Amino acid sequence: MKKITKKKIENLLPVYFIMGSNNCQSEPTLVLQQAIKGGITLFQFREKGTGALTGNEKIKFAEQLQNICRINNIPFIVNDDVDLALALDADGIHIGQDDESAEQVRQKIGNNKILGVSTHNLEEVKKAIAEGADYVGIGPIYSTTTKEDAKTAQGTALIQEVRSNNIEIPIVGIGGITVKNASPVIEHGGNGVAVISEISLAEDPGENAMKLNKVVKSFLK
Ligand code: 3NM
Repeated sequence: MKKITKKKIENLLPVYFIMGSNNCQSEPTLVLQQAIKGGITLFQFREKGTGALTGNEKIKFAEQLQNICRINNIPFIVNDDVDLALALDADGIHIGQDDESAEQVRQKIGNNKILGVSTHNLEEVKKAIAEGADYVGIGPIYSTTTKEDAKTAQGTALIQEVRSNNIEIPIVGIGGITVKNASPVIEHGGNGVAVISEISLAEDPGENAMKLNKVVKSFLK
């Protein structure tokens, strides 16, 4: 099977919503439904950090969210947990630098699932591409309190560096991105924004998803 086309991946990245149970103050299934109604384009299940569900509870919760995504035609990506992604037949997997190598993960999942890799410098971006990543996450763009071990914010410097090296991998910016500060990510060469709290903790998740969709699409060429 051939890899998913770059164009298809680019079309999924504009508003990439990431969430786990501990990112929400209200019922997560409702938050996801509202986010989808508002206009998210891709969803990542990221059950990590303090109080995260484990074992069967984690699986059941993932299934609930995957079901909502399926009904609404939003691809469902699993963070880190390759076994879970395979067991659920998820649409893809997103890994960091501390996880298994992208090469190993690509071998396990085959070519028709999406593979995303978090990167923090040009070497990591090049390696991810060589090992079969479909897109890279670049962050943190702005400072964030959502990820306990996040690195120092770097603005859009790396996105610009990647593009000035004529590297065309689809890029999603992540970290501290809000409706108000999203546009530079796209102006400087990103294909979308990945957010947790701007949607998961919003008073109205649907409204913020809608506003993010609007601002990102207005800056995409
Ligand atoms: N990864 P929020 S920053 C999950 O820099 C994650 O790779 C990051 O949450 C990275 O949108 C981050 O609430 C947290 O800032 C994003």
